[in-house]
Amino acid sequence: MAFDMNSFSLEGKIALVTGASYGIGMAIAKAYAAAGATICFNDINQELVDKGLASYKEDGIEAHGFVCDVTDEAAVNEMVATIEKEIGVIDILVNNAGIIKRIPMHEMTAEQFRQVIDVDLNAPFIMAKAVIPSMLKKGHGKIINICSMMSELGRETVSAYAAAKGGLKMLTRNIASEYGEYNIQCNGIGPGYIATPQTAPLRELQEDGSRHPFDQFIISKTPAARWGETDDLQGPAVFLASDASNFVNGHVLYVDGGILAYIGKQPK
Ligand code: NAP
Ligand code: GCO
Repeated sequence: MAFDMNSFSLEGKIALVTGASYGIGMAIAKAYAAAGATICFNDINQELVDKGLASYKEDGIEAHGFVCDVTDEAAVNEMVATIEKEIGVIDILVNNAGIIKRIPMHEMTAEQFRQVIDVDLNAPFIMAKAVIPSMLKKGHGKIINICSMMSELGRETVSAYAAAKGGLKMLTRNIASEYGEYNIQCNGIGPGYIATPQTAPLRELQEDGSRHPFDQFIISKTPAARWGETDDLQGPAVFLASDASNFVNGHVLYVDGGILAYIGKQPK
């Protein structure tokens, strides 16, 4: 059969991207808009949502912005109900909102650990649970969870984040397992090290003007020899939201410049 390039189109689809006032979420939402989708997004406060709305508008995108804490089940259900009533059934959910705390594990409080698990793992469950009933009725849906290198690897200070992102990989596989027969695909994107405010502390210049040791470390660990840009995630995110990936389910697509394939550069 001839291949239909339109299978990559998101024309007529409604997408909800969480935490998409800037950064990775916004880059993904802008790509979805370019592919034809209507964009809904939320963030934790009005100031962020307003900033996000202004940036979408600047690019000619009439996005719908909501203030909603993704860990608050009642607020999430209310947002999803409003979108379904006023805009339509959500075809594509991207669980992007996330937090990280870089604290040595023996100094981290149980409460700090729980906060990270709450936003990075419990919230994707709450969000997915809220959109799945209408996806089931409609007979299709795409759920994309933003995972991490830490879905596969550990490192110092990020125990809670790694536990959450590892869990998110398995939640992804379980949603795929549980709802695949209803034409719902749930996949993950595992960004490598991407230049956003979340990773800014790892790229700060040192007092003597030299590069942060972690910055140099990441360059040496990445075959592409650079940090990723948010734009690097756009093509993969469109693919996983589109009909072109209808038989891809429970997969985590690592967009990491090759980090996971590489043993790393030997020191000079
Ligand atoms: P980010 O700072 O993690 O952005 C996430 C957004 O989510 C922010 O707008 C944030 O608001 C919002 N948010 C946080 N908690 C929320 C909550 N409870 N409810 C609603 N929104 C909330 O920046 P990012 O680097 O673009 O990261 C996006 C996603 O990619 C995250 O899941 C992150 O873990 C993941 N990721 C990032 C990288 C990277 O290298 N940057 C790599 C792999 C994976 P605030 O501004 O108030 O925090
Ligand atoms: C860190 C980083 C990461 C990345 C990302 C990698 O401190 O190691 O912040 O965890 O942001 O998730 O994929």
